[in-house]
Amino acid sequence: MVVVANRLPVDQVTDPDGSTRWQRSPGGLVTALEPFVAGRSGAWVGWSGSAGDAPEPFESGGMSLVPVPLSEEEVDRYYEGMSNASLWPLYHDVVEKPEYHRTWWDTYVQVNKRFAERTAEVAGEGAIVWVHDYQLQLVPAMVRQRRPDLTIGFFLHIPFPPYELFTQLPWRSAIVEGLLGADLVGFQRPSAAANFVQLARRLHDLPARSSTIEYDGRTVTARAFPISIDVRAFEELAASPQVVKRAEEIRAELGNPSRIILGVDRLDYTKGITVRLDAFQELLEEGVVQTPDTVMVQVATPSRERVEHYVHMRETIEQQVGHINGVHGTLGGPAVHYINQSVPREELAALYRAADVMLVTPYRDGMNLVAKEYVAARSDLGGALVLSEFAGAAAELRQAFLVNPHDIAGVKNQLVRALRLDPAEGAKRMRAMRRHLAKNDLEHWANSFFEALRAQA
Ligand code: GDG
Repeated sequence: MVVVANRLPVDQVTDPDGSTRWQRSPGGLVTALEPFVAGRSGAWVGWSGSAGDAPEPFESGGMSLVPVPLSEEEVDRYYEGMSNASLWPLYHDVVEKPEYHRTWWDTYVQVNKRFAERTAEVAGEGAIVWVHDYQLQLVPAMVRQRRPDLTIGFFLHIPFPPYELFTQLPWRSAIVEGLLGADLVGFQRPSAAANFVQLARRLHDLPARSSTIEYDGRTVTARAFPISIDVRAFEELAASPQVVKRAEEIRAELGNPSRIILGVDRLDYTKGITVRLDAFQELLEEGVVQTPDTVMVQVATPSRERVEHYVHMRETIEQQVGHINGVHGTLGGPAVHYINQSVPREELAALYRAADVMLVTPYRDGMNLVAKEYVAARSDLGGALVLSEFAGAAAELRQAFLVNPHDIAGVKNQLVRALRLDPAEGAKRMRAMRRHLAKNDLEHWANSFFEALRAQA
C-alpha cells in the first residue's frame, strides 16, 4: 500500500539546541491512514514542507516515508501558483479569479512526474496506491504508465466544478486524462462525481454510465466518499474535565455573555468569513443583538500567506473587525474577538464547547470538518450549528440551520433563530446530527474507500 500526498505525515521541527527531528503531523487524515499503511508495511510519498534537498527514505510509525524534494521555484509555481492560485479558486466556484500561467503548469507537470516516479520505484508488485488531492491530479496516469500492475485510487478533498467552469482551464484535457489513470476516483459529494463523469464524457467523447467511464480498455469508477473526523477521539477530548473547565473559563474571560457566536477557519476566501461579519454587524446596527450580551469569536488560522488573494482578504477582514469593534465595542469589551493564530486542539475543543452558535458559512467547501468537530464536541447536546448549503457537510448535517451564504438576509434570519433556539429543540437537532456522525466517522470513510478500491483490483 502506498499513500501519495503533497505532504508527508510528519513535520520537521528544530529543537533549541539546533538539532532537527521529525514529528508526526497533528491532522486527522494521518491518524486515519496510518493503520492502513503501517499494517501493510506500506509507504507514504510526499513533500517534507521545506524547499531544497530531500532526505533519504526513513521509517516512522511502521511506515516507510519517502520524501520528494521541491526547490524554492517549484514551491512557488507548483504549490502556491498552480495549486493554490489556479486550481483552488477554479474548483471553488471561481470565488476569486484563477490565474493561469504556463510556467506554473509546466512546473506542476514536472513535480507530478517526480511524485509518480518515486511512487513507481517504491510500490511492491500489485500494490494498492492511494493518491490524494488537487496538487497531484496527473499522478494516477503517470503511475499507471510506469506500473500497469498497480491498483490506483485517487481522492479529491475539495469540490469538483461543473463542466462550464472546469473547461476554462487551458490544461483541462491533461487533468482529466491524469485522473482517468485511476481505477477509482473518489469525491466528497455525489454531485462532484457526476460533474467528473459528465466532463469525461463530453470532453473526451467517452462512453459513460452514471458512475463509471470506459477508458483505454478499463472501467474507471467515480463515486462519493464523504470524509469525516475521528468522532470518538474528538468527543472524548471535548468532554474531558480540563476542556469542560476551560470552556467555563472562556465564557468568563469573554465577560459571561448570554450568547457566544463562534467561527473557526483557515483564513481563506472560500470560507465566507466576511459573510458572518456582515450578518453580525447588521444585527448589531439594527439592535436585534447587543454587546456585551452577545459576542463573536473568530479564529482565523494563518494560511497561504504568500498568495496575493490571501493578503487582500486578510486586510479586508481585519478592517471589518476593526470597524465593528470601533462602533460596537466597549473598553475591554470588543464585539468581535479576532484570533489570527493557530490555537491548540484542546483550546479549539473548549471554544466549541463554550459556543452557543457555530457559524460555518463557506461559499463552497469540499466537506468542512469544523462543522463535524463542533457536533462531535457537543455531547452535552447544547449549541446550534448554522451551516452553508455549499459545504459538503450540509448533505449530512441536515438538522443544522442551513443558509445560502450569498443571501445575507437569510443568514441573519437563521443566525437569530439559532441564537434564540429553545434548548429542547436544540438538543433534538444535535442528537440527530450526532447519531449520523457516530456511524460515519473517519475510519468508516477510509474503510469504504479502501474496500471499493480493493474490489477494483
Ligand atoms: C480541506 C477541504 C475538507 C483550523 N484552525 C485550527 C485548526 N483547524 C483545523 C480544524 C479542522 C481543519 O483544520 C480544517 O478542516 P476543514 O475541513 O474545515 O477545511 P480545509 O483545511 O479547507 O480542508 C475541506 C478537508 O480538506 C478534508 O477533506 O473537509 O472541505 O477544503 O480540522 O479543526 N486546528 C487547530 N488549531 C487551529 O487554529 N489545532
